[in-house]
Amino acid sequence: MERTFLAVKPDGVQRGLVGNIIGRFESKGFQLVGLKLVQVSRELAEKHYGEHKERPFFPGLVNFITSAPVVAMVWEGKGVIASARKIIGVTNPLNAENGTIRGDFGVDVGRNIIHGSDAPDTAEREIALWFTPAELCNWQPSISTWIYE
Ligand code: IDP
Repeated sequence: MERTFLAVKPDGVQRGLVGNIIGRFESKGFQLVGLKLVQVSRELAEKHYGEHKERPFFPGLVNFITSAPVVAMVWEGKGVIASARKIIGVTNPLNAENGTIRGDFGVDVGRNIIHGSDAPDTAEREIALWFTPAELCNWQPSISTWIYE
């Protein structure tokens, strides 16, 4: 089973979208294995977005992600990394399809509601950056046989 790291960003938390967003991944059939509300430090923000540190939007991105709490999550399931990216929508909310999280709730690229790992190696890196192994629950949902054949 694959795991991915998702985070409702400060705009999603401030706008009261956490329940709606979690509900989309739950009702798809994915399994929550880690969840916490985090006031992100600058150090964590700079590590998480390290690949963008030379980009002009980097300082604003770090200021934004540290400006209010973030809901950090790990989700598990078959194909969850790519599927979550589809549920989230493309980076610029104005280009994101209706029915995706960014398409339904966002306007500006710097306020795009949610982060999702983009590949297996980044998922592994981000899960290890945000969660200790003890914070992740290995549990067996009783509905598994109604989701997987
Ligand atoms: P992703 O979140 O869809 O994977 P990335 O290209 O990895 O997109 O960018 C990371 C985050 O950086 C975006 O989600 C967005 O919050 C921010 N970002 C990307 N491009 C811009 C920009 O041109 N202006 C402001 N913020 C940006």
